Amino acid sequence: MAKADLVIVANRLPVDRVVGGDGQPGWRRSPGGLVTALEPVMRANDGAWIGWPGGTETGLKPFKEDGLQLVPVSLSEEDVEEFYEGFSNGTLWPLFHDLVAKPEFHREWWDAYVRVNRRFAEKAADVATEGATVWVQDYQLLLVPQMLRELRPDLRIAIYLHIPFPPTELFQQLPWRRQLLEGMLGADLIGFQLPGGAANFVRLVRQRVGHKTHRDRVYLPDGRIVRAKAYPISIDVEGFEELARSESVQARAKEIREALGDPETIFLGIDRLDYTKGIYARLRAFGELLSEGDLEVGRAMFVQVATPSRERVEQYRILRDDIDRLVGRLNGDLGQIGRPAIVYMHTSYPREEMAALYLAADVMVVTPYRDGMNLVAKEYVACRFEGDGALVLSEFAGAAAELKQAWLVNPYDLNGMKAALLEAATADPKEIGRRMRAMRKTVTENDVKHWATTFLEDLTELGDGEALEVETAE
Ligand code: GDG
Repeated sequence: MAKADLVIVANRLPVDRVVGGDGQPGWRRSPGGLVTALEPVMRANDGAWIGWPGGTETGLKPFKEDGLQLVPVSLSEEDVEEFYEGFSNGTLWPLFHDLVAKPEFHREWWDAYVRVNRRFAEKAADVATEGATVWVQDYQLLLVPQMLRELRPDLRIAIYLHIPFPPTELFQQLPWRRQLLEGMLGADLIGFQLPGGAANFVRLVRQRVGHKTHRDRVYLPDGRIVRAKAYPISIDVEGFEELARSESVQARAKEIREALGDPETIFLGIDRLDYTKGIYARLRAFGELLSEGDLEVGRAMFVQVATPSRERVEQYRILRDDIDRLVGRLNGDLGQIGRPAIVYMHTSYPREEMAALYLAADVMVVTPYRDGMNLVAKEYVACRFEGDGALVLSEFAGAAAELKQAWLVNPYDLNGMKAALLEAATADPKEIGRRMRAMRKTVTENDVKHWATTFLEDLTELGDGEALEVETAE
């Protein structure tokens, strides 16, 4: 296996297993924002990407796909249940999202988390060249930095948390709180979406582990200094705008509006079907606006795309049923022939269709109870190259810190949300344009390339400078 100077370690590989026309299994790129961001630096540094390919296939060898070196880590059925669905998505996910759902604490899940994290760390230790840079991603792999440092003290190690880092009061519930903090402290640089998350982390380390801290620095007894800083993630702005400007996407956007019966106002929600995203509350708010006569069926319509997600986890099944029932009830009570109140799709679409939906919408509604960033909000802004379109955005999405000109709402406040939906739908086009142009400026100046380069530049500048320079590709 070829070794690499830059190693990305993420829960998932950026490919999905597919069966080709000839019946042979192959791979298809799953074009997430993270791959787009990291691809140029990966290519410039002979990068490798370590991750789970999905499924429970074993014996997969490292392979090259479209010039990227991909290194699969296998998970057994038990690992998937206990590490992925269990500790990652049944314990950490709800705990880190302000207990929107109740986290479960099971010792077997923790054991699996340790076991699988070790597998990822060992793989990274195999793949990295002497002095290489290893960048670990997200909440599924919080123990990897420390495990890897023990195996390979020569490496420069970083971790980035894509979800919020919770307030100390919540984090302290975790029976394994100290181990997780120490796991993360194996990194030289720990990246968070927002300064608040970084501050929560530093405070906890001081209180719980007893290390000295100063601002964004943690001083370890062995003399090492760890930095905890915010790097708000973004999207491939140019890519989305280009897509939105293409004739086919514009034609498709028109077609979507026509197919919906050319309503005056199309509200749009696009989310993974997740209880953190506030889908239920926003549909209820819309339903009340219709039933109270503030909006009219046919003239206003809500299009909600909910991408299937974590379908074997109990809380996700319950949510799906709840939303099915609400949509059914609202359409049953309020819809008319050919004019439903809500058009609901439980499916995922190609990027082109997403861009067409963004263009077809008048009001984008993003109302999570808690969200690390929320890329959908930024994608909507990137697609609105004509400077129109309104955004209703939860204060509790990381994106609210940058997209200040959105109609900001508290998703727990149903009346407040109703008022904001109505205001955004009836706002003066000048006002909408003023807000959108300001948001477009922010998003354009802070795209995902900027995110990846600043993170990697900071990482290279840290410490003694002996580690290999990471070239940031143009
Ligand atoms: C986590 C954090 C943070 C969705 N449906 C389809 C589709 N998507 C794409 C969207 C967007 C992405 O998935 C979702 O990103 P979000 O940021 O909205 O949310 P999470 O999945 O929860 O992501 C979040 C993010 O990590 C990055 O750090 O912002 O806070 O929770 O890009 O466009 N893409 C396609 N078809 C779909 O049906 N092609």
